[in-house]
Amino acid sequence: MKRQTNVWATLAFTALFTQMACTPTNLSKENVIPKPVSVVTTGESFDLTDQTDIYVQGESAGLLQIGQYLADKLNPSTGLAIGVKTTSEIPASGNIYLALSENDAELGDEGYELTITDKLVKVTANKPAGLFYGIQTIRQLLPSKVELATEQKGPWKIATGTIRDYPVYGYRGSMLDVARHFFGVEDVKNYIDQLATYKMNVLHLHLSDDQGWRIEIKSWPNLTAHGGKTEVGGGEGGFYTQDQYADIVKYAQDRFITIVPEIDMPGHTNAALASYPELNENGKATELYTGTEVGFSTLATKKEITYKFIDDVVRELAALTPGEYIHIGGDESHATKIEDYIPFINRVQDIVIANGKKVFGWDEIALSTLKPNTVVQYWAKAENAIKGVEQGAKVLMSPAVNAYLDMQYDSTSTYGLHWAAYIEVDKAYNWDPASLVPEIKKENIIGIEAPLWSETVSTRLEAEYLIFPRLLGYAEIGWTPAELRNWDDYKTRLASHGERMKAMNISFFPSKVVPWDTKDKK
Ligand code: TNX
Repeated sequence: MKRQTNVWATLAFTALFTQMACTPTNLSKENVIPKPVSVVTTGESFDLTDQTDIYVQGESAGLLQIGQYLADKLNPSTGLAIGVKTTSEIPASGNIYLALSENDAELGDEGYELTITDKLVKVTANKPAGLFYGIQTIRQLLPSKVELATEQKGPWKIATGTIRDYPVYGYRGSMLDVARHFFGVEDVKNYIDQLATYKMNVLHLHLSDDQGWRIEIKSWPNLTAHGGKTEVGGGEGGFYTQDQYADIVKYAQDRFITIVPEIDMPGHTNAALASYPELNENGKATELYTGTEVGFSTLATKKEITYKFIDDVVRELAALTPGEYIHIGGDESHATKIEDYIPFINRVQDIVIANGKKVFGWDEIALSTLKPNTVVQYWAKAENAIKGVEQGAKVLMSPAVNAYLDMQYDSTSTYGLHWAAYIEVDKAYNWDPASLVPEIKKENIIGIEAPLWSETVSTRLEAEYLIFPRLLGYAEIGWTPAELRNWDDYKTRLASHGERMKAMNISFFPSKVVPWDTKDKK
């Protein structure tokens, strides 16, 4: 008898627990990454059903596109055939509503307010970007299986309450080195969607290096015809035609991501030097290079043709770039004398500005005279970044020891390098851009960027091993105020994203420092 009571009690408890588990009612317990600024829970739940549609305010093509992005994410897995419609009034019960609001100063250009009742899911924002980030949060409030490509069993419930959320930094980026190993258009687009999922807004493309030139320049066709032909290890390399590149830029724009193109100079230029003899000091073309050494190449900084070349490249690139910035590299120019390097960087800044763009460069460029609006990307030497701050420049934080996605997790990592550090998932998360270097203060910092150099990775899968799950931490550092972040809280949220990443087809590194949830509890 006693035993039977126990069995019934267990069954009843299990049923109740399952019911509770299926019905999320505590919004503040949801594992959103990046962590939102404020969450108020109201203890009920909203049900996504076959009656649900997404309504956008007014006849705006931009808002319809955002609504469609959400519908395209939800429909394959839920099978609910959620439609996207315009409306001039608040929609009926059971729907999702996206609307631009009156000026809500606290939210800024990228913030949003997400209000969920048992009747309506409503996102408001000052700008479309905010609505886009609001829908990324909605995705994460649904069970992980919502990210699968095939139809799954519901229910599809969301806990009720209000989230008000906005980023701490306006620049939240990653860099992809497509020069050491070439990554094709589809891989880049896939990465853009992954960045957007975590509310990142910049993809910096490292388009040229010793091993390859990856962007078609019509006035200097041999850059790609010859200089794009190989990569590290001797593979076939590749390049983007200008049409393909424009397609990437548009795809990114539609996801509120700016592409920052980089042409690295005066070092890291062997692919150009192999393609055009006149760019070399001695007038002789070099051989193509497929190794991984750095610091051996330089453009001929004293020849006029070099500046004609740079002006042509920058002009063509600027025409393809809606974003404000062009990155001129400037790192590791060990084969350029410092007395040649400084006037070179000064002159190249003028060329970029004359073509209507602002300049980004790695921290060494702070040795030159920075133009107004030039941004210094801190990767190696704090003293360089400080020189930038002293000249009034803003700093982009990419310290190699904390933020390099190509560093190994530990000594057993399959891919990656370790010249700067081993960067486990906790170390990648546990730092604050605004207190890393005392002389670089929050007001000097435009944001954070996590670069993936690709000497050791040549496929999407290999890249994902290094990028994930560390990218989620960098996304949170860029978005969430430092005082709301701590590793213990983050690691349990990250743990629940294991299933979500799997559902998104991301092959992440299963770090031992994260207590991965093996099943979706919802
Ligand atoms: C240093 S980071 C470099 C790159 C390499 C990277 C490998 C930087 C500005 N220069 O050329 O790919 O290390 O981690």
